[in-house]
Amino acid sequence: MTVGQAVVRFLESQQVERDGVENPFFAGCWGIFGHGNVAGVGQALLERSLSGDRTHLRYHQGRNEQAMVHAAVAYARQRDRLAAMAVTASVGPGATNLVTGAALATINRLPVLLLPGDTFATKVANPVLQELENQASGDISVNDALRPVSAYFDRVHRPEQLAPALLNAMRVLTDPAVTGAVTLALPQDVQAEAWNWPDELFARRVWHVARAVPEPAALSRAVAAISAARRPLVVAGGGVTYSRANDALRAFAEATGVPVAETQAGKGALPYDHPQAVGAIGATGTTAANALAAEADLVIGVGTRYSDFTTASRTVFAAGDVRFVNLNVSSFDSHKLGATALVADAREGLTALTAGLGEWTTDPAYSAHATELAAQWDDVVQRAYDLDVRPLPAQSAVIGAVNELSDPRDIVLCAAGSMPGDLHKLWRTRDRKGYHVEYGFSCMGYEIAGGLGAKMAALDESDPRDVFVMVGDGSYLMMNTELVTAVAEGIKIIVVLVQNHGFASIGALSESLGSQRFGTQYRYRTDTGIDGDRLPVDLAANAASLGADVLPVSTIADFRAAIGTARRSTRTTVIHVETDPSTSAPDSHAWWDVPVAETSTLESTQVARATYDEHKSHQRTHLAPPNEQKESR
Ligand SMILES: Cc1ncc(C[n+]2csc(CCOP(=O)(O)OP(=O)(O)O)c2C)c(N)n1
Ligand SMILES: [Mg+2]
Repeated sequence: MTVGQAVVRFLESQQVERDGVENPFFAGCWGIFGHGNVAGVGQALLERSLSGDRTHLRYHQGRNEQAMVHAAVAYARQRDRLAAMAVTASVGPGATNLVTGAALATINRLPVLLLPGDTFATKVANPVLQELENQASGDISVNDALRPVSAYFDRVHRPEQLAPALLNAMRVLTDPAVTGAVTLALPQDVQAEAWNWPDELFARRVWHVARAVPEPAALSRAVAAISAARRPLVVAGGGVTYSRANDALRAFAEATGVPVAETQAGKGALPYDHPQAVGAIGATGTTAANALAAEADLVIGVGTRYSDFTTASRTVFAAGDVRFVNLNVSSFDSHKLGATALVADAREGLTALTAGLGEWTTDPAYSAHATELAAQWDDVVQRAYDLDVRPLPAQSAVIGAVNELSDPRDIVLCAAGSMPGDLHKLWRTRDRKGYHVEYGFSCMGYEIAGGLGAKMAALDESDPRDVFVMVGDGSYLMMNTELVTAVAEGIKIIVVLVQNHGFASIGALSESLGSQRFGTQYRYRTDTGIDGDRLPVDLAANAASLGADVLPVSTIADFRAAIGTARRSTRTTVIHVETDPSTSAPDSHAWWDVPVAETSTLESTQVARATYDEHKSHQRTHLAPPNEQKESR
């Protein structure tokens, strides 16, 4: 077999197991071919697809390498990282197009295997087409740009190097503490080179996804810290979902009375109407979660990276004596904010904490207060859903319609713009996998490709749930290419394309920072700037031209009817809705640190800087060591 054939055969043999359930790890391989992979990995995929072997690695044709990574990453997220996809790209631009997707995967701790072609190992005819010549180094190619964004990187110069590279790739992809993009750069000549491989390399191999149990001493420190707390608050992150720790979290919350707030990746950890669910936390949080965070003396982070949106740039945990207990599968995350670190799988850790805390509960009045705050926020949500702005609807009414008219198990998916923050605050999550907002990288262009990947995951689990992709006009213009792929594959997604003629999110941010919405609207250029009339773009016609069914609407009544039509259809449907960009979602009473010019001739900037300095003065360092109380009970 060639190196390309060996790679494909190896990927087909890899299985993953957790909780006694085994399944193939690789659900398919995305690819766009060029001279860097057509005769290597491409030939191998062809040979396997013609082999008649039903277990062959299935090839999917994408339209853009970055988008293929988005689809693969969304797939892995929806499958709780227990299944993933590979992506093969050609040499040069095909490979560099992977970089943004790789960063997205690694930041979100989601597995994807990248197989970019690389320039000739032998270098006999270099420079080859698309080769970067570095005048100071002979062993650099554009693929080195993938190193800082990969959780693991190797370049296979010789067939003998392939086996350890593949085994290390699997080790990293299936390790929840370190997973992300794994890149194996494959020089184009090496891909086609044959070798006598040991048969054992292709034997069926099961990778066991660990459920690390907490170290007893660390567990007792965490139990002591929690039982000494008077106003504890759980912050549930993506780790809760990936570990399938939802029931364990619910049991912990119900046994102890501790309220539970959620990050973007953790949203859905508890259903929105659970008495102890206080919803989103941080810069795009609910007033309930943020009020509790402001007074919390102990924050119990479960499976969270504590991004600046979660901590409101380190202002949301405002109590002078606040301390942290971090339950995380990764030591790196567990030690953040000076926490008492509890390195463990979320489900195992929560179960151990519930047992360790025994009869301990928070003051019932505190739990009741949290429930009351959450109920107040839910009233705010209902008003935002019912907001009747005319002639064009408010975005919150669009969100409300999708929430009310979708099946509780359907998936809402989003990544960038004003929509992720609004969804974080307003979406009523009813299913633990029903909310899929990529907010680690918040990458414009994730949406449509990600929706396709999420739907493929649902289909592979024989689960007919619909995927509602929420995408702004800016994101749509940046990457709508995988609509074609959805049509080609016969995979149905529902795309809600929100047309507000530019970057509403950055416009509002810009204005709040004294930058007067500069460069955030899509307008004609005039003598004074890009401030003319609206452009005559017709994104509905664009979507139709790519093969989707399109339903253009401009009122909420028509929008609701369109959702019904889209749900009943078997085809990919784009609902094009014009919204009013001037109405924004209810306020979180939280801050996000985006620096304002320290000096400026513009009054708007000077005023914004004064506000910035005021907020900045409340920023915490969270460097205090844990209070380790020996006799806390
Ligand atoms: C690839 C990428 N480039 C730039 C940004 C910064 N950014 C965040 S939101 C946004 C505007 C998004 O516009 P649109 O999709 O129309 O959503 P809206 O803000 O109008 O809701 C920009 C430019 C980003 N997140 N991703
Ligand atoms: Mg927009």
